[in-house]
This record gives sequence, C-alpha cells and structure tokens, in this order.
Amino acid sequence: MERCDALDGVVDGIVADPRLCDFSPLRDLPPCKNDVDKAGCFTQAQIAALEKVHKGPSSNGQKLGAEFFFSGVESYRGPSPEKSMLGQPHLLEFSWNVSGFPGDPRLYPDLYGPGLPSAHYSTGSNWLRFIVFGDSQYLLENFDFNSTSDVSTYFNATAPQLPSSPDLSAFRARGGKLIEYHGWGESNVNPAATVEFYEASAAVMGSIDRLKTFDRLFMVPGMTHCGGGPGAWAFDPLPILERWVEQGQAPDSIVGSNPDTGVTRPICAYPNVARLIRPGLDPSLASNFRCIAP
Ligand SMILES: [Ca+2]
Repeated sequence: MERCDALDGVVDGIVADPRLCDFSPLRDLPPCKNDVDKAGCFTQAQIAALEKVHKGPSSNGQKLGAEFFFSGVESYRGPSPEKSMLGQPHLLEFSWNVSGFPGDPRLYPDLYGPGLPSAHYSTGSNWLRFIVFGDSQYLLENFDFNSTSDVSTYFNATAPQLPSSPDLSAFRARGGKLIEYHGWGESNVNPAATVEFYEASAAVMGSIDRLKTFDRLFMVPGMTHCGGGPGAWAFDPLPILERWVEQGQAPDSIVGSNPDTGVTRPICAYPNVARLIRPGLDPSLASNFRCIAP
C-alpha cells in the first residue's frame, strides 16, 4: 500500500490497478528478527508463501493460472466489526488464514464459527475432495503441483464444471450484451484471471474495441468479494444493462459509491482507469475524475 497507493494519483488507501504496482513480498516485506513470528514482520515461511501466491500456480515451471496482485485491501479492517464482510472484523484473517486443518481443533480459527476452517481452505479442500479426487478424506496439502497426474486429474475434473471458452461470438450473434465486473481487492476469486479471460475474449474478437461492442468489463478498485472494501463499490448494474440493451447506451463508466464514507468514483470500462481531472480536485467526488487509458 505504501509503495503503490499514489500511483493512481490519489492517496486514498486504494491501489486502482494492482498490476501497475511493483510489489515483491521477497524484496519488500520486513523479515522477522531471527525468523521469530511477531506483529509487524514476516517469517521466511510466510514470505515464501506470499511469493507463491503472487506468482500464481505453476507446474514444473509452466504457468497454470493467473498471477495474483496484492491490492492493499488485504489489510482493510472495515468501518466496524459489525459492518465488515460477513461480520468478520478482519478481512485479512477471513480470507487468508489457511490454518484450519481438520482434526486439530487448536488450529481452527473462529471465522465462520468455532471449529470451521477458513474460506480458502474449506473451498479448496472440498473441491479437491468431492469434485477432483472423489475422496472425502483427501487433504489439500497433499496436492503436488509438480505431479502431472495430480494436475491432469484436477483439470480433467474441473473443466466440465467451469466452462472457460473465451469465444463469445455465439452470444454476440444473438444480440447479447454483457457487463462483467470484479473487485481488484478480491481475495477468493483471482481478479487477474477475469482480466486474462477478457483479454482472451478480445483476442478472439480481434480487439478490445470490437469486444466492447457487446461485452464490457469493469474492474472495481478497492472492492472485495462481490462488494465491500474501501473502494466505491456500490452500484446497480441492471439499469445500466437495460439502458444498453433497450436504448443502445453503452456504458463507458459506472458511478460507484462507498456506503460507509459517501465517496463516489467512476468505475471505468476496461482497460481505462479513473484519474483526477487535475491535481487538487476533491477525490471524493466522481465528477472530478475521468476515465483514461492507463
Ligand atoms: Ca490510490
């Protein structure tokens, strides 16, 4: 956050496009003295884990999925415990704590409730158990990314569940219009994967401009999983879609607001980003921004 907040022209606790942030856990995080875990520093194991998350999944040096870009939202604590995501005061712990190993109650974080593991752990673990391996006792930590057998079993089981062709030409041919949106501060479903998918659709169509005639992507700075976070994340896409379909008004931007702070900000159709029209203008008002090419 310190390193990249100002890149978008406004110091507001939000990194508008985390891809532009040159952040490396290995280079930038403070290591703990003698590798003893404390607040305000990271152990070597923690730094190594965050490096792996940042680089995204790979198998024997071959990329399997998108990189993960830290958005600064990881440390967002919410306006109050009651109003934070799913009632959890600390988004960081809600999303990132992966210590809920079944069978060891000492390690259960009180996230969904006593005795239940974290969001990431339970989702990943259950997917591997019930979709991929058909083994209710399978332990996530046994998955070997460098095992071709594990990786092919995973993709063979997962592909039919998650159709992923970026070719939307049949949808376009029957007159479909699509608004996609994803929070840059999302920690459960990698937002960079949505951008990769959109770019792949653009490649099929020939260009982003051609894709934008029927499919527009809105990457929301500072929004977490479907909503929430420090950004101007609250908006209703349905009337915007109606205006596009029924009146032919394609959205170049959507005005989002933050219900806790009252801040408004345009959310720009990808690949554009919101920039203050000139320095010194009030950054809490959407009207002081315009969408420009990054
Ligand atoms: Ca900023």
